[in-house]
Amino acid sequence: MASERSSVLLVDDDDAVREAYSRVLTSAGFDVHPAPDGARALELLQRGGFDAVVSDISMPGMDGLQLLREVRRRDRDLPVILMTGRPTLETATRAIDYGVLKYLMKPVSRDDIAGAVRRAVRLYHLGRAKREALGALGTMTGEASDRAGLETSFDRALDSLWMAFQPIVSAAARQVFAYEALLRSEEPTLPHPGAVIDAAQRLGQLQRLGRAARRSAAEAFASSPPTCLLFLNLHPEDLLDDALFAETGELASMAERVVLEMTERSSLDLIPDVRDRVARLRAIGYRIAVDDLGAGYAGLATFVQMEPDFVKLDMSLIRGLHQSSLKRRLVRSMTSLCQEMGLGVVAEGVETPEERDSLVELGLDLLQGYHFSRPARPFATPSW
Ligand code: G
Ligand code: MN
Repeated sequence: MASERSSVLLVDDDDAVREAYSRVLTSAGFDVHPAPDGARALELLQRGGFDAVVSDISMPGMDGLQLLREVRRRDRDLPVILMTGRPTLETATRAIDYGVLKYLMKPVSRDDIAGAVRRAVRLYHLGRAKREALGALGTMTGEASDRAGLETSFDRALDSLWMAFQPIVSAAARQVFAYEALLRSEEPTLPHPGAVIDAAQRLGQLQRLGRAARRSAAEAFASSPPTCLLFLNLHPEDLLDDALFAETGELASMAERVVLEMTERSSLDLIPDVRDRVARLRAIGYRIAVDDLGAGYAGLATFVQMEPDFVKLDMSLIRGLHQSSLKRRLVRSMTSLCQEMGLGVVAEGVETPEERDSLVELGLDLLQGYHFSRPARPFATPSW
């Protein structure tokens, strides 16, 4: 076949460098696709078909490490080679954490870059061949790792999707204040919600998953106790789905009872007009919660963009807080700051009576966790 040449995505913000490496790789026999920044690189990646990525690290906007992370979220194996003129231990360590194949110091010689890419492509093809062989021999265990298998698994996960509900209680009123809907499926090769979300991400089907989750939550919630709110997790990509904003959207008719959770763990940098989108959700009647507060790297920016009605303190802050004066101090100051801004504060992951009592002492009222109830098929009555 004429198109047997391997495709390389080449990302560098410096025009001269990009053109020079492009010439080198082209004459080494690669089909080179240049990109001047991370955003363009992601656009090209979306189309697929690459055998390797070569990227500069320091670039304005998305840097090479962020790009590497995005590549990993889409493809576990696609080899990435990073180049830098200013190597540091920190970038090197993070690059390794995120699964870089090779970390090259600039200036990189013609032979080095061509050699590194050639090796990367071979490894990628080897990995693919290995998975195909494993698949053919029927020795695959556990998680499906080829794309076709993953698609089948994911389809089955969607067919068997259901929502578990975990109560959020008001300690003072001793009543259920809300239920958080949590994704579940019966598909054994995607054994936990993280695996389902991961599969959706790799298959580019996050919005389809989001819709299915909202539909399922809406159906179940129709029979919930009428005064309760529904908390539901959104993935950043759900914000790009028109269906979420439609009048006929899965949850639109009960929007006043719905609080959409956005986690602080993932970055919203790739979502254009986040503020506008969140404002539109608010106009429909939804309220917004920032999830996992205290765990994320997204930090204050997300918080400000969201103008949330609720914050949910991450369970890492709650775990054992009765034994940690540091955690108590953090929880107290975060709680009082949020309350002063008029936000509802929820503590997640309350597992013991000691944690519950400490939280109440610190001025929290809304509590969630195994201590009160595990997530259950609708609608568990919490124990005290
Ligand atoms: O990211 P988010 O806050 O939506 O995560 C909720 C997850 O935490 C769910 O998977 C749920 O099963 C789990 N969870 C809920 N309560 C507890 C708890 O008390 N302890 C622990 N370890 N996990 C919990
Ligand atoms: Mn949540």
